[in-house]
Formats: sequence, structure tokens, C-alpha cells
Amino acid sequence: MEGARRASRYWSGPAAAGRPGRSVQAADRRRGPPVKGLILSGGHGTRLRPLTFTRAKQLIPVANKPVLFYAIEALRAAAIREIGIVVGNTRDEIQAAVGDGRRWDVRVTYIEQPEPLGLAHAVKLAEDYIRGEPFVVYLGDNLLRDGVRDVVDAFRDGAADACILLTPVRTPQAFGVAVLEGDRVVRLVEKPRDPPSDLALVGVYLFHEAIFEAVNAIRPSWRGELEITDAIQYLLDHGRRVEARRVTGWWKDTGRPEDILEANALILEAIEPAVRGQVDERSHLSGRVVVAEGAVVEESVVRGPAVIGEGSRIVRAYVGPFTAVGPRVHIEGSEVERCVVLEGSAIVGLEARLQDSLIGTGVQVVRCHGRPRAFKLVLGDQARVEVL
Ligand code: TTP
Repeated sequence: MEGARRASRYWSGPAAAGRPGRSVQAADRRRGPPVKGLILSGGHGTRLRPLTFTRAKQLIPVANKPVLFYAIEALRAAAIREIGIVVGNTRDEIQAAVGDGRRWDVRVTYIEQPEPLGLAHAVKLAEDYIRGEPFVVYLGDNLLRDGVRDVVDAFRDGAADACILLTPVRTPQAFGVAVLEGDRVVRLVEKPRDPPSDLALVGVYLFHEAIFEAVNAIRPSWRGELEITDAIQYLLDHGRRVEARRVTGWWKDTGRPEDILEANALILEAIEPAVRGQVDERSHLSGRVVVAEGAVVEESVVRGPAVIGEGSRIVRAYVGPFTAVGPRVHIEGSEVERCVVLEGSAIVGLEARLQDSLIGTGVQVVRCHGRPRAFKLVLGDQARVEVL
């Protein structure tokens, strides 16, 4: 069964069980033709090494929730019930985390991409799954504060063949940039030396089936990938209508470690405080703080926004703003601020504050006792350590 399922490029779980609440059903009924979601969750993830040596980058948690889950929630909030997830060599891990989608009341179908040959290549592989319906491509490592509901509604009701989302950026040289006439796109330029505008493409695209002619016609770029910007440029060159909408609220691509820290800070800013674990009377919490079930905070100061994951122990420590402490983490006699610390790690007895750091799973950062007093490191490939 497993083998037979893998032999095909697509596989999905049983139809999502569980009925949506009445208000969700009503919202779904009000809408026009069904729109599918396509989340791209393959890729190389090279910029997030060493974390991506052992996990899919889309499963790295931001505010203690995998970044991919935000994408699924954004699509579901836009009344999308059918979601294809393009997966590469981390497919088992992604499938184990997401399952058949019933948790979100969506039906997830997995689409295998044997090699990460570009965003347009991933779209091309989804042609049979999309079956002529309008669809939203959502990069599985992207976050948008305001989601995609409004753009999906406008696209469904409009006459465009494609719609891209744009946001002003300080360094357009590092992005795909659009040239506009009104809300129509006339040209796209990839990483321009002399940018025609400061409007960069964000990782969400809406398409009708004309895109499949484009992704089948274009050739790989200099880096050997089928580029989504080339496919959209093909639509423009062939008289298709491509519209642009500006993103409201922030947009974050979590491709690099510093992006994870920033995305974490942005999400934490809006968390609802909740204390479900134990906080002793000698501890002090301030600001937006979540202490999950089974977590223990003793003789410590936690200054929000911050989350302390399930079963974690914070003892005689300071946890500062914009920190996400994952499940079963042990922080003792140390100060951490603006950090993301993943499951099962320990930070014990540090003399200086740990700040702006992304700590993987099961990592130990501990004070050296005994002689000689020296840094003693066991670091994975491509790790980075900054010392005082
Ligand atoms: P990118 O961040 O552009 O590429 P990458 O994942 O290969 O990362 P790096 O540059 O650090 O090596 O990918 C954006 C999203 O699209 C991400 O969720 C991975 C996904 N993707 C695919 O699914 N298939 C692909 O062929 C590529 C290139 C990316």
C-alpha cells in the first residue's frame, strides 16, 4: 500500500473528517468557484543549515508553531478546503506533522517533487491536481500577518489570469521587483541592479490555468531552476492579464536564521497571554507571556512577549522579550533574550546573556566547570558561534 501510494506523484489522506462549524460552512457557501491551495514545502533549505540537516525548514517553529501551519491556517481562513503540499526529501517528516489535514478541516494531497528544480517546476508538477481550478501558491516558509482571504476573494471574482502580491522593501536589489501601470503588472525584474520600483514580490501567487502553458514553455534559468517570475513574465509577454495587490500588514520570508528570529518576534507581539503551567511566588511575569501546560517557572523573571513550551523548566533565570522556549527545555541560572530555543535543549549556568540566538533540538549550552577554563564545543556542520 505504502509503496503503491509512493509510486504515484500524488497521495492524500482520506477525506477530512469532522464537520466545520455552522458559521464556517455558511462562509464557504457564500463564495464562488472553489479555489485550491498549493503550498511549496520542498526546496534545499541551505541558508538554514545546520537546522535543515535534520529537519524540514517549513517545520521550524515560530512562536512554538511550525511555520508551515501558519500557511495552512491562512489558506483555510480564505475558505480553501483542498490543499496540495509539494514535498521533497523531507516529505515523511512533513506528512507526519500535517497528516491528512483534518485538524484544520482541509483535505491535504501530497505532491512529490523529486528534485527542487524551482518554484515554477513545483507548480508544473501540480497540474493534474489543480484540474483547471483557480489556485493560490503559498511558499511554505512565508508568513503574512493579514493572511490571504481578501486577495483570494478578489481574484475569484475578478478577470485576471494571475495576481501577485507586492510589498515595499528597502533593498529591492535582493528581490523580484514589479513594474506597474495602475494595478496591472507590465514587467518583472529579478534582483535588479537598478530597481525600477521598490515593490518586491512576496511568496504568494494566484493563478488560473493559463500558468500551466507558461511553466511548460519556459526554460531553466542560469541557476538551473524554473523560475516563477519567468513564468509570470511569459503570461505578460502573451497578453495575459496579471494584477498586483499590495500586502497589508507585515510579510516575512523565514529563509535565514535572522528571519526566524524576526518572524518569531512579530508573531509573539500578538500572542494572547495564558499561564497553564506552574509559576512560583518568587517569580515575576510581565507583558504577554504564555506558560504552557506542565511548564515550571521558579525564582525567575519572564518579560514578554515570550512563550514557554510544555514541560519546560525555567529556574533562577531571566527570559526576555521575543523569546520562544520550545517544549521540554531547561533554562537554569542563565539569561536569554530574543532567542528561539527548540525542544529538549538546555541552557545552564551561563555568565553572559544569550541573545539573538537560534538553538536547535537537544542542544546543550552549559557553563564549563573545572580546568582548563575554555570554550569546549561540539558543533555540527556549518554551525555558527559568536563568542565574547
Ligand atoms: P526558497 O527559500 O527560495 O529555496 P530553498 O528552500 O531551496 O532554500 P535555500 O535558498 O536556502 O537553499 O524556497 C521557497 C519555498 O519554496 C520553500 O518553502 C521551499 C519551496 N520550494 C519547493 O517546494 N521546490 C523548489 O524547487 C524550491 C526551489 C523551493
